[in-house]
Amino acid sequence: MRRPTALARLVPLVALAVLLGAAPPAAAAPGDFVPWLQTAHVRPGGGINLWRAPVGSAGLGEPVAPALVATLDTGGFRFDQSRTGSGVFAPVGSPPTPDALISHQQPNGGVLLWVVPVSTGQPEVWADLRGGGWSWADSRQYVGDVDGDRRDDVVSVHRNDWGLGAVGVNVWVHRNTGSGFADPQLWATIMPRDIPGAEHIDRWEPFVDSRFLVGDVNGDRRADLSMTHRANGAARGYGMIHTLWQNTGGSFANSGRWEGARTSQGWSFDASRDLLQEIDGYGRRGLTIVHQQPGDGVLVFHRPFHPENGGGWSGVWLASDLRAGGWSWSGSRQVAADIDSDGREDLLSVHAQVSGGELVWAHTLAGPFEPMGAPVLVGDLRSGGWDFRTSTETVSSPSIWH
Ligand SMILES: [Ca+2]
Ligand SMILES: [Ca+2]
Ligand SMILES: [Ca+2]
Repeated sequence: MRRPTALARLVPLVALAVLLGAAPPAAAAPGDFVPWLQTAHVRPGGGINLWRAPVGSAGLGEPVAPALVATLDTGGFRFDQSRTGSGVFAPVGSPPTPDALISHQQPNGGVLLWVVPVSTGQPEVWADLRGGGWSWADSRQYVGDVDGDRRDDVVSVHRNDWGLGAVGVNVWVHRNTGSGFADPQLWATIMPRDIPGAEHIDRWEPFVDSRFLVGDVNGDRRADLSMTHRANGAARGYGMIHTLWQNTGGSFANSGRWEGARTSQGWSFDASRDLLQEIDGYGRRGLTIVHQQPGDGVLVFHRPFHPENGGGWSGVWLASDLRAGGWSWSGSRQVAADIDSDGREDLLSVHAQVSGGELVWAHTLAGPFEPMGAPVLVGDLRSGGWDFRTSTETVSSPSIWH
């Protein structure tokens, strides 16, 4: 990883003064969902600390100040053998506060899915996937409400080796019963030939050559599956291809629409990452692409949902130009959260600092198809032991509570 550039010099003194002297977060109005930034951070012995901070409860005037909600260093929890997510799994209160999901590798290579309810801070086993061929290394778990019951479910994408070099994925849904996850249901079996526009991927290694995202894209309150694929040289000059697999109520299905990003325009699978971001206020999420630029700066693009011809992704537009000002693609991560409570998700950037620790920046979205505003500092985590390389961030999906 490249060393991040000196972003600290950008911090306006006025902003810092406001930040450090700001009042505690105000209470949310009833029914208003407050997004929470959840951070998993490695403990000295290899365990996990879970931290949470409300973001967006009263706009941009408050600092992001994480509070410790759970320490997981017994029971075999290890940061490097776990992946964390956040979602509303066991709703308590109105609006509910998101809980944590931990996908935890087991000694036999299988998986336990733990939920850490925010109400107790105590991990509970919600699915035991130590049998049945489940592999932590060969699967990834994603959070979304697939059935619109306002309780988040889990979607697992699992590598599926058919032999003779034919590799695909199975997509499983773990429905939330209120106190656990039901037995997984197979919602899609995807082979390279099933990926529109990417038929020429010779040997598809799912989590190396594809990225997956889960969230409601078409606005029907049921989570869909988005895939970004590396396109090799044979795939007609595209650096990557974006496909959408919409939730039919019992499966994820592709309409045949796909969008490509051409290498001639500088697009690269390895030099980009993506996330889903609700920008229109109507529960439809677009694909936000965070793209590395020469010198390690950043351009942020948005690819909205296109409802016609069965639905899919549409063309990209530039949402933010962060090529100057010390921004580092390799030294930052982005998550989507409505931080100014206008119903549209904005971006939060967690940015590593040369002198250690992190700063948290907000990029607000004034409206759909409008560029994001200049980044505003909303959190100073340069002290207290924060480390960009040994932490991860997630934000739960808030639109189900609108
Ligand atoms: Ca659900
Ligand atoms: Ca949907
Ligand atoms: Ca917003």
